[in-house]
Amino acid sequence: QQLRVGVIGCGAIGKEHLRRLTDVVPETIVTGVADYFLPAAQSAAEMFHCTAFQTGEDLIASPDVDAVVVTSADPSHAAYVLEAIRHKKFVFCEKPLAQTAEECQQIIAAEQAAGKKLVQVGFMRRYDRGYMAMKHAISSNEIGAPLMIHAAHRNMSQAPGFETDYAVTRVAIHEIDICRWLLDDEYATAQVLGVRQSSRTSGEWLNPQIMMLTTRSGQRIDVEVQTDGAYAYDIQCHVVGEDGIVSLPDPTSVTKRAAAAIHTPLMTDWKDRFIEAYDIEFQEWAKSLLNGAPTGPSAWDGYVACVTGDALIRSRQTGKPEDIVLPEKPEMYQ
Ligand code: ISE
Repeated sequence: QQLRVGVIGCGAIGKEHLRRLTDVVPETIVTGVADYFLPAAQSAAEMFHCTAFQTGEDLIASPDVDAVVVTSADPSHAAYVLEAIRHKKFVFCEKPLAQTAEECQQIIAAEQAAGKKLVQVGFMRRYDRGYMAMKHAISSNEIGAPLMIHAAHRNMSQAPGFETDYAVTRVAIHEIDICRWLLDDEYATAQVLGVRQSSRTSGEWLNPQIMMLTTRSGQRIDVEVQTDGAYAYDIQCHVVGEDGIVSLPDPTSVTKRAAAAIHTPLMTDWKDRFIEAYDIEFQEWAKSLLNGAPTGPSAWDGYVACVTGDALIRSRQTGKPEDIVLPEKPEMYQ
């Protein structure tokens, strides 16, 4: 049995997922694409032998589409997710789920009114073998009670038009999700610390930024976020427990011994760094839908990420730690 998938948004990550859904995931077949820029949809439709729809709404309404993947520009995510829910169709949405916490709440309300879990959010790190092994070590008490996390998210470059807030909404959003998943706790406060600025930044935004989070049980998380000019695309995560530490492994690569030195290359592009995680994410997504409902990161997780991101952005403006207040988690997401 195959799931017929339509993809809205044929940019960089959209094309990656089209290839993945076509070549890597046996449970899916791509039946349609749409893009705000119609020629992009037409060329993707030719490449992946499927229908180019005039609009995302047409794609969602099509009887040939069982499940929708949203990889369009960030500000368009929420409306497509709501439209898919209206049609009672499964929808996978790349992060962020929405631009505001309020939009996320509308999605949560719509999903509950539909009476069925339909939404999954693209927090692919939860499917990375390194993070999965860390989570296993923590939950099986191999390092004792976790006390803090030191993390770093370093990028070499950004697309033109990058802004200071995107360091939260597009970049640190991955740490926001993965740290609460690793610690199995919710956040209490968020703060952004100022730091000497890098001359390697290619625009006017603040870089680097240090983001601090605390959890309800008092753990502290510090995330160094370099959005531009770093030496590589490098993701670090160390969870410090009472009895030991677990660290995210670096991706494997050959080591070269030459000229009296050992050389190990690092990655430069985020699409390659988590390539296997993306593959597993979509394999699991397809299998779960064929079994009746998505099991991955939910609309609630997308909502918490937005609330936390908002608090970080507020803190940058107030210069103080900001509280993170969440309503009670609805039954559907327990
Ligand atoms: C990009 O938008 C992503 O989603 C990547 O996962 C992230 O690491 C990168 O910094 C972002 O630019």
